[in-house]
Amino acid sequence: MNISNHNDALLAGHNRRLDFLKSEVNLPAGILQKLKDFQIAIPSWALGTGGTRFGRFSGGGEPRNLEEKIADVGLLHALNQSSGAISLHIPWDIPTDPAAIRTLAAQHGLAFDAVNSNTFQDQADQAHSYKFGSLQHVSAATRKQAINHNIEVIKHGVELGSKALTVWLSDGSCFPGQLNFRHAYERTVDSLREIYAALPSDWSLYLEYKAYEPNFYSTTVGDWGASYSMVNKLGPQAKTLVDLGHHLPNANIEQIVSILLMEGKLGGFHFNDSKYGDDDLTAGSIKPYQLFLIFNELVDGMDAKGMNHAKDLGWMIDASHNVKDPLEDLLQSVEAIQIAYAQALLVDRKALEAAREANDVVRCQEILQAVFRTDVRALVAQARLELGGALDPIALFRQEKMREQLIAARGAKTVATGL
Ligand code: LRH
Ligand code: MN
Ligand code: MN
Repeated sequence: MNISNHNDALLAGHNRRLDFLKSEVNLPAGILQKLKDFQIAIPSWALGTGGTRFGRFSGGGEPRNLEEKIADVGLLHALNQSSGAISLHIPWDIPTDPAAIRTLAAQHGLAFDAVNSNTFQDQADQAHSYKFGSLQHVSAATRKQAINHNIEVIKHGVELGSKALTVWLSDGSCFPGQLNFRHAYERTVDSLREIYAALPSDWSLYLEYKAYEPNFYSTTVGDWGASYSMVNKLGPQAKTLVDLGHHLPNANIEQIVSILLMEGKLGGFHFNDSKYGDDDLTAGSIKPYQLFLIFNELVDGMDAKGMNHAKDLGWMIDASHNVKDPLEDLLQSVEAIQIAYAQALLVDRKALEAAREANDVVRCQEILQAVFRTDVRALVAQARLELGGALDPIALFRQEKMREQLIAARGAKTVATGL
């Protein structure tokens, strides 16, 4: 991959855009370093074409195993220098030789972010079905099986150097009357306590919530309130994970983020975007202003607590798509997240606070929207450039015919594991 030729050809235009931005906006000291430090983990299940329950249209060259998934994330990271971690979903991706997998990842400059458990699908060899739930199940044996799976996942994560377990439960009910809500809640907490007890002391447990799907009447961890109350019962290592697609329409996600952060219970994110439900669309593709407002709260809240933006929360993507090249899609998601972050760093917080204290509603909006409407792409590109990445990662991916190379190496009809 010839990054320097690519960058040389684009450099003059890039410098012009960056100079213009600098002439228009006062860049705070250290902003470039913050952008350079900010890494976003890529989900191992998003490297193949996402399907829907109606069909799946493979684009070809999909990774056939974990090694090839790591190679794909390595490719993304080489292009943007901002995708330096991979988040595994088990058992979709079982590291059978963890030492070799760790070495391979390190060769690509990749770390392992949170490992995800899966008790929403039945596996061929399992004794008890999750049809009626896992950690909430009426049968203690089923609950135990799900608890043990989570403990297994932690063990895999330890071998890889992960530091967090993400638990998402599809547990709930499809019809009124089917479930005793209290029993389901209590059983889930009891099961989570056993998983929490198996957590290494330097690990976090992220409890993801979701309003609905696949259960369509109730979900036991259905919103941030349920997750928050549970993680509070578990202990300091347990936190809530916010997947942007898991809310009911029009939910004020930035306010949820602000409260969880203030309470010290925000663990991390699954970034994606949605128009209707858990659509898993490219981050920033539908509601970029919402993404910016979320980052505005994140920067504000993390600074208030003296937190390290890059390290103190889990930044992960959970998006995959049916019609785009998955690697191009992920490059777009990472850039959208970086743009929102860069813009949030540009907000004049003193002026915003003064306008709020003066009840100057118009001024508050002006301050935020002036930043949101500022084109910071050159700034994000400069961070990439300084790290050795490509000025235009998608253009380079296409110029170098990377998908064609992957198809040539792996075949046109490969199918990656995942949803
Ligand atoms: C559930 C979810 C959760 C799963 C992933 C595959 O909708 O967001 O994070 O682990 O999708
Ligand atoms: Mn998710
Ligand atoms: Mn989801």
